[in-house]
Amino acid sequence: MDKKLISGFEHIAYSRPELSLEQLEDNARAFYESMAQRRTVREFDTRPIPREVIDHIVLTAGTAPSGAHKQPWTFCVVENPEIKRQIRLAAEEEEKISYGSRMPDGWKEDLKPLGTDWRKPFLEEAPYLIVVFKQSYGMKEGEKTQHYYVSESVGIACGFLIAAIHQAGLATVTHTPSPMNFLSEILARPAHEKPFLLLPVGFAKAETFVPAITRKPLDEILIRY
Ligand code: IYR
Repeated sequence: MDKKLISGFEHIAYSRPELSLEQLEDNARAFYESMAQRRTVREFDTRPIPREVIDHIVLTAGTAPSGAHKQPWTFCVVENPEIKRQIRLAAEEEEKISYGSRMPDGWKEDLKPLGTDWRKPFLEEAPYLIVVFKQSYGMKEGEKTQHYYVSESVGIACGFLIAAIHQAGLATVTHTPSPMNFLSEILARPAHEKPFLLLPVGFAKAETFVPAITRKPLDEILIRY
């Protein structure tokens, strides 16, 4: 039997292929080793990428768990150069103010090793921008519907999205211009959607250099009980 009713709702049998413990170890290690190659990249090749690649990356993000399975996310994929330009100009306007006066010196000091500044050419160079919106509530037939754990759910979906971008062989940077309401205006999103994250997606430019920084070792991030 692969279907049954539980509390009146249809359920389907769940199964995964049965793997040996060695296979589990191999899988876990191989996925870690692949993810450990991921780096934040701020320089992109302008080479085009098939839409189907981005579609599958977004489909992967959409497999994330969410509060009460409300899937409170919208992924706007921008490839139109005019719209990318508008987004770049608006982001740089905010970033100029942020770097100039909004960010305290300590914050700017912390960012120095990453070499960031107000200029965001990657917003035009990358073939795609994925703008993630969180839906504070849903809209069904003109009525508001409740969403739960919205930021957590969308944050998890963004994790899946970033992993999928990397796994496909592409690169991204998690860009969060602040404030980012301009994204709602440029993309004409409805009031129940709030901008959450902006990700340029493309091939990393040939001869890209990234900061020589390392990740915390296991004994700093894992506590056993
Ligand atoms: N949003 C700015 C500043 C910035 C902030 C953090 I925290 C970073 O990790 C990186 C940058 C920018 O995108 O430049």
